Amino acid sequence: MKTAEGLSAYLDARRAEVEAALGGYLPAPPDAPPIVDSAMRYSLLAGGKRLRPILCLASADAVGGDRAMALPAACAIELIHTYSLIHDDLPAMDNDTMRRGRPTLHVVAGEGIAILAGDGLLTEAFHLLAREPVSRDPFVAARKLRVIETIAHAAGAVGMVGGQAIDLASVTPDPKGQLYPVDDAAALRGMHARKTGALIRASAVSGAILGGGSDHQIAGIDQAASEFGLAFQIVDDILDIEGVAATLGKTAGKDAAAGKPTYPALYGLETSRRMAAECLERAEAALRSASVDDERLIGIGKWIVNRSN
Ligand code: GRG
Repeated sequence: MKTAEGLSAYLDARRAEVEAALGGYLPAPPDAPPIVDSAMRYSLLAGGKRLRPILCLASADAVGGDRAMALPAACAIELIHTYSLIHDDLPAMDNDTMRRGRPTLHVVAGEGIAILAGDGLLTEAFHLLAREPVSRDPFVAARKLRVIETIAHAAGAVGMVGGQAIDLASVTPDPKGQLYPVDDAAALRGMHARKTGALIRASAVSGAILGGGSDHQIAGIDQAASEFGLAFQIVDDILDIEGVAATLGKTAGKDAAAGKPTYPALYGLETSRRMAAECLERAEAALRSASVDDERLIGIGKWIVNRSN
């Protein structure tokens, strides 16, 4: 694991575990009608980096737990993430036509089915979290409940939905013609902490809980993941400017065109890059102080900062 190849092999192996498990966690026809089943699978099984589930599995590993215990939660989080992308791409939100290198779901299946596929993925995620891992052990049941609480809180109004609402209201005038102001560093950071940061944190925390980590370890991993979330968003903003659609798998330059507040717009590209690197330093310090200075987690931080999509 000391080498870049070691890390890359670790990430590939975790991604393969997730890919192999994801489809099997969804209900299949005839239990679910083919129309919603195929729509959910179209978006879920379209690739994607699988960053959140990999972070979840790596966090279980980092606390010395049994990674298999975290696999259902890792996949449930990817279901929720995929739902958020489907809904974000709808005409009523970001109105995008390309995602994960394919036409967006509403383009191929219509808006109604896209909304329902998102709803289905979100709901199936909690069905999965409640039923797996199957165990009669009361300690496992308690961890599952804590993870359900963690993920629900991150995905709901306090987290991702709240952040998305702020983002939407910052660029779409309300009936009185008012925009919700996101025009300074604190407001920008707060919006992203909810919109993208909360689910990234919940991914790491859930893995650490299911891996049986101590509260001290879980708190350190949470703090590091919060830095990963911020770095993820800063780099996302940079890629929106510098990336090309073919690599990103989605439309490039949309944020700038929409006049959205972004890190490069607020700080410039150079400072934004430095800020992302500083997030990594703080994440490493948080992991060290919680005695989980795990190379795999630190490697995921580096992947987030150095990624090209
Ligand atoms: C609709 C409730 C609701 C929420 C949507 C996260 C989000 C909130 C929307 C996504 C819009 C977006 C492009 C945000 C920027 C950061 C982000 C989440 C990018 C996509 O995540 P990646 O890069 O995608 O992990 P892959 O496809 O690799 O999984």
